Amino acid sequence: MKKSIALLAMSVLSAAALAHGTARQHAAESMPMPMGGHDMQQMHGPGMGHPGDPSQVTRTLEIVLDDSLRFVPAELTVKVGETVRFFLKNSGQQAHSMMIGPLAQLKTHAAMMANMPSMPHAAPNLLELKPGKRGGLVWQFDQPGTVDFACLTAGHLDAGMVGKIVVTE
Ligand SMILES: [Cu+2]
Repeated sequence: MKKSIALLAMSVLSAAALAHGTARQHAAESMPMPMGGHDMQQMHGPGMGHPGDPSQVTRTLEIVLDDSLRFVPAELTVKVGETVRFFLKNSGQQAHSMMIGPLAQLKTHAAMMANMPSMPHAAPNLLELKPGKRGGLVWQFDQPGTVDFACLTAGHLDAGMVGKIVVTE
């Protein structure tokens, strides 16, 4: 009986944490580090959205990535429910990328990729571009708020190669 009360209390606390918007932090603390391979299929973060259906794209947003280690533009605005295609162009001499997600998660991935250069990088929220290449990433946004993105080439995130997508009602 005591045990079930304790469980009930825990679930109430979890609900309270969610209600106060600390769910992301809570999830980060309790999320085990992936072992034996880096599975970026596991995307976390409330409100970051998900890969979109290319047939539902209503707008294309162009972003240029270059060796000044900036995204241009670095801030974009989309509407809730909108499926957009980010059309990226790497106009630099270095490899660049765009990964969508919460900034804390992007930093974790950037650090892991710096430590394990040979691991596979494919993930639905990541587009990597060699110098001079172009490519598209289709994404749907499901909650109002802010979603971060960053370049995961070693050192680029720390140098400020980050951006944000403002999702409006
Ligand atoms: Cu870069």
